[in-house]
Amino acid sequence: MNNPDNITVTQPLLPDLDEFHAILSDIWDSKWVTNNGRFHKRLEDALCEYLQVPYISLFTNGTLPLLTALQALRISGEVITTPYSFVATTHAIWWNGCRPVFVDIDPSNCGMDPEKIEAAITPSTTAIMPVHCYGKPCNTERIQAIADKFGLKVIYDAAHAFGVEVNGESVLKQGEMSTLSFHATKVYNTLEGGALVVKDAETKQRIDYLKNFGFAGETEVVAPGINSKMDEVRAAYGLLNLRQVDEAIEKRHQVAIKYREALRNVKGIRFFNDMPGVRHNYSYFPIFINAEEYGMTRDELYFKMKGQGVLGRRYFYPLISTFSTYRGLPSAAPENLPVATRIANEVICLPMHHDLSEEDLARILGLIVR
Ligand code: T4K
Repeated sequence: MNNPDNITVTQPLLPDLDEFHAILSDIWDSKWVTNNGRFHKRLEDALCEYLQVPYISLFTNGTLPLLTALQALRISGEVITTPYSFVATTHAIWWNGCRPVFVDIDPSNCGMDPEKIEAAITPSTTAIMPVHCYGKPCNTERIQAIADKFGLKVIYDAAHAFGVEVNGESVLKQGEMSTLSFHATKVYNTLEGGALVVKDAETKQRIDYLKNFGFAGETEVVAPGINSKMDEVRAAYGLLNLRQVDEAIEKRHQVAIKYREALRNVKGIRFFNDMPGVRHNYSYFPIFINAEEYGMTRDELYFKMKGQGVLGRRYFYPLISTFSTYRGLPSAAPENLPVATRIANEVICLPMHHDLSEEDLARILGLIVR
């Protein structure tokens, strides 16, 4: 539970409670609460339209679509990925019995550095799993060119990239599949939830079997599936939240503008500007501290803010490659990941959400600007 005096890194976008009550009555009356119900279907259709993607399959969270995508594509052997992400990205590879191979990141977007991929490919490599970190699009063109050259599948962890477009086209259309998280801490949330974006009806059908134990009818099981279906309550909540997500993104945009104005001339602090041709979602506002120039280390600033109730977060420190499960892998050696190692020690994600007030911003910036 939050202390109401604290300013947290994020806050969930909540639908109007009266509207939610009304929709709950409808679900109660229908007595159909999960397993591919009406609201589930309506949310899939609405998301396809909003996100401009051909097919989407809803999930109970953003981790299961990662697991399921790898299953559906029968990925085995080695999967090239980034150490600079939430740990779910690598866990999904591990849970599929594959070996993660870490490559370093590009400091301009914190995504996988395409120039480091080829050197990590071996005869066992079957896939690449990049992350559009903070919703900043990866260099998808370059990654796809390498994947095509070596016959590899690309699955994007797009947990942060809801609504992100490049030159008017959804970034979720890139690669073989893209996954989304609709966790409460995300730009768009269904409390817990997630989705898998796919390109054709046949693949969607296969995913829908996989997320329902592999059932293809009352008595037929066609694959070793799992249970990761979104229920009707969360689908209905998601429909209501979809109506207000554009407004929430615009409010976040205004926060980003104010942060940038205030931090522009602060020596030793780097942040991202908008990328040309990109519709951003402002899901996170990371700053990167150069301790020598700023006169304080990242952790000194982080704990100073925390002491004053301003709860930024060090996403993504520590690197996934340093966790006990993964640190023994050859690719996890810090010498292999110098940029990610440095950035993980420089980053603080500042509070970023639709409901930050001018007073909140003054309080946050008062602790940083010097
Ligand atoms: N791939 C990537 C790249 C991801 O970032 C994630 C998740 C996934 C995959 C997996 O998706 P999911 O399976 O989670 O759908 C949070 C989220 O739990 C996680 O979804 C997210 N990434 C990760 C980056 O952040 P924590 O442990 O930092 O969350 P927590 O509970 O500390 O919450 C952060 C702050 O948010 C709180 O201090 C206050 C605020 N908050 C949080 C919740 C849950 C609220 O105000 N209300 C709330 O209900 O992991």
